[in-house]
Amino acid sequence: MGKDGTGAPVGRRVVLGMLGLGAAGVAAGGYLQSGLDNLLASVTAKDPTGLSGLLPGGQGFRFYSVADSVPHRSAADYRLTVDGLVDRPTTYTLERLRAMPRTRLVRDVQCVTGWRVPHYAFTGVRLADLLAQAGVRPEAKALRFTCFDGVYSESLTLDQARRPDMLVAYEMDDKPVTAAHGGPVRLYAAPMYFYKSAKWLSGITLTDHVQPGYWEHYGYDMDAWVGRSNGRTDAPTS
Ligand SMILES: Nc1nc2c(c(=O)[nH]1)N[C@H]1C(S)=C(S)[C@@H](COP(=O)(O)O)O[C@H]1N2
Ligand SMILES: [Mo]
Repeated sequence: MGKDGTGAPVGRRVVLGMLGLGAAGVAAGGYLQSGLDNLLASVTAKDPTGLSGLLPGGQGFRFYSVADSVPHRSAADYRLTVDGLVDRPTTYTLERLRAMPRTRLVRDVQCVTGWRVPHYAFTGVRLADLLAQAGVRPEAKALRFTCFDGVYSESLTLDQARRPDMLVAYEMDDKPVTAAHGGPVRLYAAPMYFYKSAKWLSGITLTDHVQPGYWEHYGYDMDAWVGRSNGRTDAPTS
């Protein structure tokens, strides 16, 4: 770290300046969007924990991706599959998710590395509702989440997933979830550290035991309760 807080290998000011350009390009689409993606990828490939990737206008969010690019799926092409130990495997479009009862939660976002975004809104469908529609079989004990980045994964126990504060989210801050934040649809596990909130969510598979997710292979706790896991004592919001 330099004395002005810049991190190697790319100075923070340069990164932020370029991110600003790229952010303008998100609306225009096309070339500038891919410029932003390449930049975010080059930053995070060296730093998958996201410490150098502060998102433009992101209210303190840091950009995280263990993949080497930002995956894109349009709202029209998006699909979420619920399968595994269920009676009715189902594939959802974004339109169908949006037609289901919606839940809006405002909590503090807390990353296990210490940064926090206070009082932030996520909106989506309760995982519990998707599970009820799929018809969970008695032998199912856990959920495995997969992502269309092709790399990340996460897990929850069935009991955790049925809590009313576990969402499949399509809005952050009352706007569609951006590609950088994992849109069109990401998980939002409100009472847990943010690594549980898998971005670019594409699959939910019911399993008979908990399968560790990406970061859990590197030692993060599977039960990721804020303030009660990973050796941390942050005050949780509720
Ligand atoms: N697919 C995917 N989801 C992910 C991650 C990731 O690298 N890939 N990182 C996790 C971590 S550690 C955090 S803190 C949050 C960051 O979300 P943000 O990029 O919207 O700030 O996403 C989580 N979900
Ligand atoms: Mo994180």
